[in-house]
Amino acid sequence: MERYYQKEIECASREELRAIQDEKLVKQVKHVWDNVPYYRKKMEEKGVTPDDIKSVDDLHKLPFLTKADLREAYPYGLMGKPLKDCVRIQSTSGTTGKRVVAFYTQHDIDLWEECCARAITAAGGTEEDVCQVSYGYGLFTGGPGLNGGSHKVGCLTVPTSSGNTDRQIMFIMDLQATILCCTPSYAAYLGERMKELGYGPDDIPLKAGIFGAEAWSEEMRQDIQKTLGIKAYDIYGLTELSGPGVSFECSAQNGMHVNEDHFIPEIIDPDTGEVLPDGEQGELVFTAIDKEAFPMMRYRTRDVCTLIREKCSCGRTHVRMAKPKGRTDDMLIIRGVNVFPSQIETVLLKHGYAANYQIVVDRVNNTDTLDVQVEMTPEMFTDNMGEISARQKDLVEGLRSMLGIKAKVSLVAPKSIVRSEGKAVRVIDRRKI
Ligand code: DLL
Repeated sequence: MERYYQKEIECASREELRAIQDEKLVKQVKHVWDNVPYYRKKMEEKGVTPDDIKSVDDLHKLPFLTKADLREAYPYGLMGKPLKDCVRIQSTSGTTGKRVVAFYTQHDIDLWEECCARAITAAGGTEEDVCQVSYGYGLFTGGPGLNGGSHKVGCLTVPTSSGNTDRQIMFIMDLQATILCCTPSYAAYLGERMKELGYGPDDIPLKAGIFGAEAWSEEMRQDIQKTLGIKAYDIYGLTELSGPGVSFECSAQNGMHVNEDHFIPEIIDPDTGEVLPDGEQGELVFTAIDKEAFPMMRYRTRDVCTLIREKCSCGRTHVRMAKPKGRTDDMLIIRGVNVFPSQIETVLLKHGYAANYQIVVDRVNNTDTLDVQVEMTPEMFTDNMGEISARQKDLVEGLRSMLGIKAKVSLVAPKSIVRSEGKAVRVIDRRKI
């Protein structure tokens, strides 16, 4: 039986939903015009005033916000409320430049936690569940977001945060945790470690996992589900928009429902900024229509994805987004060919490897090189060079047919690639270093 946290809104008719969006958008544009001089200036430069925005049909008239704007306006330049009304900040890790600092009023926190509660409920969570939150707590939004959602659902919340893997496993087993929230790469690592400790899927009390914060393939989902004996649900979000829960998967496990009563998605051509027709792949853009303190208008996420408008079997009416393929800034251009790390992951897992790999890109004699280093699983580990070279050849072929270019494949010993407790670092691009 499908469960909903807020059935009325999650299953509202498209007409009802549209009326809510129209009303909230018009109000939000006025709020931003009145309170965020940085964005008002952008609107003035584009010759748009709040009077031009009468419904969602007018959304395309508004200017975009980009990461560059966030950097320029750092830290207080995009706030929609005075500091005295704000109760929290969260922040990104800042690995690709200056940190993003997002602000929240209590209303914004409630809205965010409700979105996470919808995700937990869609994964089958109720007040009977023990929900272990192994996303990092602190400035990262993963821990605090799912923690808040878990409270709202009424689960017994186990706030382990990330790291200390054996202690995580002790809590899962001792407290009989039923729901696990962490990054997919950490879930894979927890599964690997549990197997080493002798736990099979039937010994593990978990029934569901809510995994996100990084791109992961369908093949990786199958692997995690098998090892942990669970159903693995995808969850998406970003700090700029609140954190996890902007969209989440339901029992159909086929795309993530965007919480459209709070966030309006668009897909644009990243080069021209034009809105693309339904079903086409492009850059995902979001407008948050009822956030107070950090009101993002047409924020360019750089995530590459498509929207799915077909009816979903779960009964929810909110549009779905496909698994993001990667980020426009993660996309590698190798000898002129666009390569997403997730495509490489798909090939590796299809060939029986686990998601323990690293992609090293370099430039030798003015030519790009792509070296895919992947761990052999303990079962396939051997020192028989003939066998290893046959496996390598097989992978080179698989990668060539997926990517259209030749890669070098290095098979390395089990456990030689560092495991991640949060977002995994898959790519080392020496051309940029
Ligand atoms: O990663 C929020 C989050 C926490 C989402 C926990 C899900 C679970 P940031 O650190 O700001 O926020 O990173 C946001 O991570 O633009 C995507 O590129 C990527 N991302 C997040 N979720 C997914 C996902 C959090 N399910 C950036 N699939 C986003 C693919 C994802 N990429």
